[in-house]
Amino acid sequence: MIASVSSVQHRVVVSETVARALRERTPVVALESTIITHGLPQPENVQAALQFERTVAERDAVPATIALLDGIVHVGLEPEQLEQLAARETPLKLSARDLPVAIAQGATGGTTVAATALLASRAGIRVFATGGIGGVHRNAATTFDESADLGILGSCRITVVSGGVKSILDIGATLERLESLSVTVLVFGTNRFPAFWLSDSGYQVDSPVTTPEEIAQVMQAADQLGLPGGILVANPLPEGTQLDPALHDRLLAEALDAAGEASLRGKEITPFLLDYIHQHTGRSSVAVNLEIVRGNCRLGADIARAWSAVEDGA
Ligand code: PSU
Ligand code: MN
Repeated sequence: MIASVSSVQHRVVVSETVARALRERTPVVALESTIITHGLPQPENVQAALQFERTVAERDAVPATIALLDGIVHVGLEPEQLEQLAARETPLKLSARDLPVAIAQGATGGTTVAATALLASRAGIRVFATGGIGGVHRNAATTFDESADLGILGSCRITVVSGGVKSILDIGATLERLESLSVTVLVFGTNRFPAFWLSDSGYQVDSPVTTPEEIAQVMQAADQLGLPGGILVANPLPEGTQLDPALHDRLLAEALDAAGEASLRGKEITPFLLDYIHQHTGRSSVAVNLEIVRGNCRLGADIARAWSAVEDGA
């Protein structure tokens, strides 16, 4: 049951549920799919993907998982489509710049934060929940490796809820680039910017926010200013649920060494680091990872509801 609602109709399919919610301006939360294809190990990934959707739905918002299937952009997947994507042996990892060629060639793949934010905002979705966004890699001064997630966040009007930025990246440099790109950065409930598995990265931001309604007001103010880019909402884990910091530090150092030895390039690097850490924590990092995304789905749904209320009043 699908309906096309795009100017490139044969290339973008918005599911009926998502299309109706957008028409009626009821809450919608976009979800990415690289986390399914490359961020989490099989077979946890498919259960996780279904669970993220349920978590959004339980908070009275419509989940819209976005992916490319056989050259068609799907905004809102049926459970069977999610299962097929999660079970694929060698799915593609599609960032924004990969979409044109993947569409032209009829390919299938998971969409990164960059690609998902682009597609969601083009479809009219304002809130997007993920795990952690990409950012500036630690050796970027020589490799120029900076995720396209940052540039897209600087140019698409979308509010992305994430657990901050993983410590596999240079968090300080990532925050600097977000400033250069005029991305508004908010932290929920504190001014300490989180580091995904860890509740506190050691970096502080200017703007803690404490309610979803406040975030919706920030979105409205950004719209009124015509700010070209988006808003990053970092949602820290409660300290009691974070990964053991000593284990984290040891594995991170090992993962970075292993990546150096493997001489990886480009888009392989992030999945390699994540996989290394998942493999070497006896999967406790996977459990923490899932908890982070579920928390972001809940907050994303709450923001989407607050945003619908603002739109109704507008
Ligand atoms: N960071 C994470 N988990 C992830 C990713 C990043 O903590 O799953 C995925 C997201 O889809 C993100 C992408 O958009 O990796 C970034 O990849 P790169 O660093 O190659 O831009
Ligand atoms: Mn990169």
